[in-house]
Amino acid sequence: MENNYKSGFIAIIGRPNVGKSTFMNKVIGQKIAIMSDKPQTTRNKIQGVLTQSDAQFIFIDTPGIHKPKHRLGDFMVKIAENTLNEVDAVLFMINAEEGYGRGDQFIMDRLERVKSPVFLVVNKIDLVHPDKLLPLIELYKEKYDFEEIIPISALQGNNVTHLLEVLKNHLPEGPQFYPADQVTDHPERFIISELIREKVLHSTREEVPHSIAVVIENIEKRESNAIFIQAVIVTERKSQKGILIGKQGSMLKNIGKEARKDIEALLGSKVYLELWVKVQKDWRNKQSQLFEYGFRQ
Ligand code: GDP
Ligand code: MG
Ligand code: K
Repeated sequence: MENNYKSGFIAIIGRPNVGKSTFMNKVIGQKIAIMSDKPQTTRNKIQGVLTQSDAQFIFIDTPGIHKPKHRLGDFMVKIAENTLNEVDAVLFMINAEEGYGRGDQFIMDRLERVKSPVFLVVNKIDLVHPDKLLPLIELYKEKYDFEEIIPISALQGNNVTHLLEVLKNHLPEGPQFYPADQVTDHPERFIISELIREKVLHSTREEVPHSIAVVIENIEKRESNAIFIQAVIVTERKSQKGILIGKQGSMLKNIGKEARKDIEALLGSKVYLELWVKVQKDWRNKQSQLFEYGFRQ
């Protein structure tokens, strides 16, 4: 604790698509949380670590807190709620373009029980006129006693440095938990599966919903320093298997090609990626399989 070094854990919450992953990636400067224009693509928490000369921020990109629709949803909300009371600060992110909705109400109800300081981050200010921004901020101010309210554009980077300064002021004195060059403490396995999942969602558009999982079966470093990865895409329906494989395997081949590029950038070595598709009916409602597919806390 020399020189009043500060450190702390910061949870990022908010409805799907408000820009949580974009913010994380902006701050950390490396693609570790997946980004997508479809909701709920982050199912597990990813930590990003930002180390400065006088502070270390450990960000937790929580699974979105939203009304559970099935048992996987319950499980996610519970993880998120537990997390919120263990962190030093909570960033509640909203989309400046959208009004106050039921999803926000659901989150705010949960925030009532949270003891950690909560900051309202109004994201995507690049998309709105200031005339629209101020009434929205006033509305939120009336509903909850936020520690501070900070408008940003995660995509363009506007005001992101200011947000970090404000956060730093609220962080407790503490040690540097992670080495300065470490940006994430998640096993590469999880990040790789998220990168593959992102490519699946991008390539298949609306045809394949979020009910897919990617399981990394094997990662092996070979003598040539190349890395061999075998992964399975798990879908709920047979029809989706067909879409995922595509004509003569063209879809799967493309997903593999795109994912491989990102994984090579992540690992800094040549990667051979072997993908296949498996149908597993109703996997989301089978509690035991949550663990099998890596949702263990
Ligand atoms: P998450 O679900 O909260 O993690 O949201 P994402 O980070 O995946 O972002 C959802 C979408 O919003 C993506 O298409 C982003 O490019 C976009 N987005 C995020 N932040 C901003 C922003 O500040 N401005 C604009 N215009 N778009 C943004
Ligand atoms: Mg996300
Ligand atoms: K998303």
